[in-house]
Amino acid sequence: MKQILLMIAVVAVVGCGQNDLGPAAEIEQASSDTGSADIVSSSETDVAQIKSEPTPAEKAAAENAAKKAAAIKKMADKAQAKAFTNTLGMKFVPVSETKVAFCIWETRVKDYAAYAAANAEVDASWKYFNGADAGGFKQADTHPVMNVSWNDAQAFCAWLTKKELAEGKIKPGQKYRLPTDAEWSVAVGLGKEVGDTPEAKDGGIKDVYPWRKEWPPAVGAGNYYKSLKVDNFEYTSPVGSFAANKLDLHDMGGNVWEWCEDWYGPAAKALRVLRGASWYGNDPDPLLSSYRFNFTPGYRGNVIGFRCVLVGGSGG
Ligand SMILES: [Ca+2]
Ligand SMILES: [Ca+2]
Repeated sequence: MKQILLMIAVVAVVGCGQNDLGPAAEIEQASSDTGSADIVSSSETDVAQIKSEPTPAEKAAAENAAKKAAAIKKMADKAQAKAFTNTLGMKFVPVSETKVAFCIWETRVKDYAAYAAANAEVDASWKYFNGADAGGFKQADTHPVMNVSWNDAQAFCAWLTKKELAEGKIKPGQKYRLPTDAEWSVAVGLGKEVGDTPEAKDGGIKDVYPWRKEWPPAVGAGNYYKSLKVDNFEYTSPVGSFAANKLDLHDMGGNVWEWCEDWYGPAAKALRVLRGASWYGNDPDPLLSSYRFNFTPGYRGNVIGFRCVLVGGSGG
């Protein structure tokens, strides 16, 4: 079969009067070394390309894909038009079906650094991974802050709200907080979930990931663990390094886990919810959009950060 394909390729190339020595040389090498899978498959690709006259079904699929891409772009443009940028340069877009605007990025090192600079009492754990100290890894200003607890995230949001109310950047009634578990589900594009609590909803919708439905994730799906081979970042990546979802939000899957407002089990009131997986994730289940990680509100880790939402309009 391979030999037949190679012959077709030779005939096709000659028949086209192609003078480029590149493919011919490649075919010659393939003929003398049929054991090379890479070269043979490259010749097969040539054949496929030469033979390619799109079928009506392929044309329709391409048109559908183009329509879908245009619709996604239109939504993103609409969201961009309503975007609000705060005093730290954090950018927020409204998320329909919720009453809040989501930050398009995870909270960055530089956002948290501004908070820490203004509040001497802030715990310094967030710095431990922002350099070589304490066994950490290098993070630039635009990487997501990590090693911050749910309590730390609450304090950051409270500080930012107070600061921007005082500066007139946001209006009375507006405030920053963490997204609720339900808001996060909307923002990641999940459908209706069954259950009354995050714990009950945990892992309920199978086969839906932030990037789509296939497993394993395609290259460029997000920053996950190196064994998945979807990106080139060993640890965290600058926020927004990967394509936004259709709501214009980046890193809803991967990079760092994101704290949510809710208790994992509201009756027990022991653990807070985290969503979205991290740069360390490679198992299918924790990467599901419906998966809930959970930790005590004081827990800090090098895979955990947070994202803010703005409540009460898109700012002024
Ligand atoms: Ca990675
Ligand atoms: Ca994330």
